[in-house]
Amino acid sequence: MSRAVLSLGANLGDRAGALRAALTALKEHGLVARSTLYETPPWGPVEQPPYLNAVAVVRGDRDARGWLDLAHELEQAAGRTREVRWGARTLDVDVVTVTGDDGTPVISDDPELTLPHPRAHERAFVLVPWLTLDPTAALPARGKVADLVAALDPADVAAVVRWDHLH
Ligand code: A4P
Ligand code: MG
Repeated sequence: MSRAVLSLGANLGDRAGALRAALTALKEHGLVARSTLYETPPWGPVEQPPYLNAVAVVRGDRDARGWLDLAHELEQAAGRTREVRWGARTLDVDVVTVTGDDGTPVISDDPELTLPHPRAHERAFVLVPWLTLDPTAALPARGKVADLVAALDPADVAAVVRWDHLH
């Protein structure tokens, strides 16, 4: 058994529908907790529309590769096609971190599955929803999520806006 933190993002088409369908599908795969949806400005070099993002915690009988396979299945179910790296997408599911039941985090620099996710520690759209789910969360080798959020530009944190209650 292992526990994984997944980051979900969508910025094309029915963004909320894609995220909600993926979160519903995760109930069949050991969903432990999920954040609400947040609207976030696009991060990275590609100009593109705003994202909706969410974070989910799952626990089940999969290893790290098994969680990546599930992430790809969810993306495919949302009709994702891979075009521009970092570009717009109907659904992106990234594996942020995987922890064994004994508490040992999986550390990997394999380009096919790098763990913890190499950019999670600097992304408000991952850290802010995750912190609301688990105030004690920590990112292996990076530290407590609360401290990582505190170290971000406050404008980036403020730009991660709860979306559900507005719609
Ligand atoms: N890969 C390696 N490690 C991982 C991991 N921990 N989780 C590999 C998931 N995948 C991992 O991913 C490219 C390759 O990364 C895969 O083959 C996988 O084996 P991809 O999903 O095909 O392409 P991508 O999503 O364009 O690349 P990547 O690196 O996942 O992009 P990012 O870093 O996820 O950026 N702005 C906001 N506000 N919200 C977002 O959600 N997302 C992105 C995507 C950019 N800007 C964003 C958001
Ligand atoms: Mg991805």
